[in-house]
Amino acid sequence: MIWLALLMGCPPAVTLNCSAVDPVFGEMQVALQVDSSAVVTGTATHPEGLAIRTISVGGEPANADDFNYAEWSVDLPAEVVDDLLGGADLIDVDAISTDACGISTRFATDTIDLQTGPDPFVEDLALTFEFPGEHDYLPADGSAQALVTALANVEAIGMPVSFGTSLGLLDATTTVLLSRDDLAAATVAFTGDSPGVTLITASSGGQTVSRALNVRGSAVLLPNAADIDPGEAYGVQVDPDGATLASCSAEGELGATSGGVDIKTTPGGTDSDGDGRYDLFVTAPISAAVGDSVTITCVDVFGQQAVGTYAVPDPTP
Ligand SMILES: [Ca+2]
Repeated sequence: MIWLALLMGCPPAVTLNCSAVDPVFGEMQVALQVDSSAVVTGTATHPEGLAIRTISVGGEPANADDFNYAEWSVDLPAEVVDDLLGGADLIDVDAISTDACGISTRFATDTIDLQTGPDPFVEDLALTFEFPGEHDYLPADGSAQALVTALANVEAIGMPVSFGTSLGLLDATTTVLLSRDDLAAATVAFTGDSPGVTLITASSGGQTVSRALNVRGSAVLLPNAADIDPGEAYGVQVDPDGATLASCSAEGELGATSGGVDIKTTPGGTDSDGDGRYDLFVTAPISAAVGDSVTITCVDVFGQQAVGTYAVPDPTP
């Protein structure tokens, strides 16, 4: 009989009548967090010395921080707090225990009160940029956007943020820091409208942070126009001007190559001498006629185009 009582979690010294045991007693305190989650801590004692099996608050199970839930705690996520409040500013929540006899007891109560929550504050304000395709700049033609995110400590949730830029366009200049991955974060989209370096700023709670963002135009063909006589080859370089080149292609009667590859049929580009510029050659066969030409088009990773045209000149002035 004793071993059976032990298995059931009841003291062996008494003949336990579960219908007559006194209920669990204890206390609890709700601490509302700035992100509208709550940390609930409390104490519990079973007057009969029985095992306490579970304690829950708002449907969330508590951790036993000491033997038999003598001290316990439970984190209520913001969604749970929101559900409990049901639109109200203030509501009472109960701690419910279940003991070894299976008896449930509402043994403590405290209030969730939105009016007495802590005030948000900002520290560690920072800016991050997310470029499309993991590039490190935006095109000046406005064809792509970067995401600008202000990050701050979790206690900054709910604070307004002001964004600014020295060129280009932000899709919003004020927003609010919201919860994200244990941080406060607010994101706006940025679009470039002219080449240059812009200083993006974010200000919140008395802090200001700024960071440079590169907006780049198309690459440049050097030169982007030239005469070429029949039987000659002409070197053309592609200066990316900070952009990331994708490829060059060509159309026309004259030839165009890079690294020995005909870019009229196989778009590409080779930097033969490692100076960061594609090295192209325009070639005019002996049979080339006056007015024969080739047009080279180089695009960067955003599709911004650089165009150059090379032609056989009229030899008669
Ligand atoms: Ca080169």
